[in-house]
Amino acid sequence: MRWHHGVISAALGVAVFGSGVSHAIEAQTWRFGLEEIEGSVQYEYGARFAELMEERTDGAVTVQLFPYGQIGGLTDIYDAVQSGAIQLAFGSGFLGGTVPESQLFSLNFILTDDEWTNTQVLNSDEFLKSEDFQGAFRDRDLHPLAVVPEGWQVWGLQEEVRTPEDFSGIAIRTMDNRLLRETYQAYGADPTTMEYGEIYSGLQLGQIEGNIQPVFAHEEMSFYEVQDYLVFANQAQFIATFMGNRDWYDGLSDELKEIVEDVAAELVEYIHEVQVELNEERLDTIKENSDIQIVELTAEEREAFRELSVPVRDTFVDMVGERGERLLDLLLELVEDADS
Ligand code: 6CS
Repeated sequence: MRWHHGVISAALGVAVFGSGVSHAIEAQTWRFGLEEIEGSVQYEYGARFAELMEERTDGAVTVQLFPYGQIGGLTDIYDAVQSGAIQLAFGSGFLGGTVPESQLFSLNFILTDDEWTNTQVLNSDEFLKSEDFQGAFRDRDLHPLAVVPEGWQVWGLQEEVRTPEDFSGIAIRTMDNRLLRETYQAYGADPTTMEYGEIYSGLQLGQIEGNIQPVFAHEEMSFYEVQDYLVFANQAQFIATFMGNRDWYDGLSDELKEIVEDVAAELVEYIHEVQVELNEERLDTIKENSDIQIVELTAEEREAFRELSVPVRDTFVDMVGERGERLLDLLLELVEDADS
């Protein structure tokens, strides 16, 4: 099912904002690279961002979306935004090779069980605007604008997995970062990396037996058609960073910077509501169109995975160094405060 962003906006009762008209802004087009196809959370974000930017600049700024596949593979998108060939992009699991600290978002069991709380913590000034988070991106020619959780990461599998023993030997595809490979190795699985666009055929051909995605992506990319189980362990959310090219951002007028930052801040709640609705709706579609088994792990079953995930935090610190360690400590502290 493909959603139109206008339908979502209307359904959620999102306010139509008046335009903060400026006559001084030069006409310009910003290219925005998405890691996902039309109808995804990233696409909905991009479409609304484009609408608001156009409104707020009285039509001076046009944002052109490049859904997944149009620029190349995932790392081609990051190369394009680093070089300034495109101005804006999303970066998630594969971004670990470009911004190692971003693998923080691949750690399991570090956030609360409440998605909205996590979204707020990740977009708080204390975290998002911290010198360490900004520096991690800016040192790589990028500028982070928002953190976008897109839903719980759900295991699509051919067999039921409720314990780490059940995972033994299962060839599961992870996004390309060492933290994810270490995590799934700790769970007893056999992790392997594969480009997003190759997962469906990888599953069909038996090169991989499982794959980890938010529900909407299991549906949108048709992965559920070639899997027998969807297992909810609520071990992590899928998290992407919305970012710009650093020099491009630095070169914007103060007025445009403020508009961009305001729009990104407004979209935090908007995209949270969209992702929740999109994931719920897509789960219904999956249930209607298949006899896939839906499994929700109990608190006790989750605990066995949580315990195995904790030592991987040390791997993160060893790999990423002091800045990564400070960011992990900061996030854990903010999560603890928010949870209490
Ligand atoms: O698994 C992946 O590679 C991709 N999954 C999603 C839901 N978004 C982008 C990411 O690259």
